[in-house]
Amino acid sequence: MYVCMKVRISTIQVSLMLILSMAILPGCTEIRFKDNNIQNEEQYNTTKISVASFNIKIFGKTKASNDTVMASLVEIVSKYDIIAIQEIKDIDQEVPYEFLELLNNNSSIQFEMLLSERSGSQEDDRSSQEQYAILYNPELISVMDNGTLFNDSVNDSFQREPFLAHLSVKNTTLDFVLGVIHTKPAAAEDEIAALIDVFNWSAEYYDDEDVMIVGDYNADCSYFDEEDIFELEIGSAEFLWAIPNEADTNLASSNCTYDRMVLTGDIIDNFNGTWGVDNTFSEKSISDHWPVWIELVIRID
Ligand SMILES: [Ca+2]
Ligand SMILES: [Ca+2]
Ligand SMILES: [Ca+2]
Ligand SMILES: [Ca+2]
Repeated sequence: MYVCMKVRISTIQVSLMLILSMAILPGCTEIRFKDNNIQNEEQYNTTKISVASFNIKIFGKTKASNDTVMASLVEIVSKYDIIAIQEIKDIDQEVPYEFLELLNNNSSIQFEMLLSERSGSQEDDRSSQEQYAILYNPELISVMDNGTLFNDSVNDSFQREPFLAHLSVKNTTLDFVLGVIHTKPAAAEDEIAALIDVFNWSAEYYDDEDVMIVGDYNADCSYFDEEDIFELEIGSAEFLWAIPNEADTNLASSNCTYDRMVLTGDIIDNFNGTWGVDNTFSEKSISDHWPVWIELVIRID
């Protein structure tokens, strides 16, 4: 008699381990998680949540008046338990509420929303202000803090200051800070480097080492050399870039990994190695980016 191999999922070696374990243990399809590498009988139930990031290009009144596009957006967004949205551009700040209503009228899940103020605090940022939204399934997710824009008044590190909220996964001990950023393409190198300040500030302010910052980093192609990630502080071993360099996140024929999800803290161990790019649509009227997503697996209390 054998038991399913217990695998602590935290590195990219996971896929190989999974393949090996399945080859060695035929018929063993259930993977359980444990706190350490000592094999024992203790097993427990887990819950799995999906977290996504989506730059919805120029999400404003024009897009909101297009029923076909809105229906597609509802279909895409409703797939995820948490989704962080960038590029909401409505000076009257009505579009995100209209979208939430449409989403909930067409989904079995009643999503809730955290909405930022219009980012872009300093005078030179004002020309491209956007709001961020975090939509989440309240059956699975609790909000510990409704969120705030990162205060970059000293260095003006960002054209659109990241939005940060504190969330927890219900019936588990996992709480974490979720940040969302849309970098200025021409300043992507500097803004990505400056995210270390946001990670550090978040961990301290929320007293939580588990921080994930997702969004349109513009972290590839002409804006950023992804081969240099390891030279960044957020490219060190304490951080996990869950969307790897080979991912193609833009609809254009170029292969660019603009959209990223970067984790630090013990939440890295909750990432089960499963990530994706939702490239199920090809209409640029929806966006020029595809959503990116990851799965987290969390022990139930
Ligand atoms: Ca700024
Ligand atoms: Ca935590
Ligand atoms: Ca790439
Ligand atoms: Ca592409």
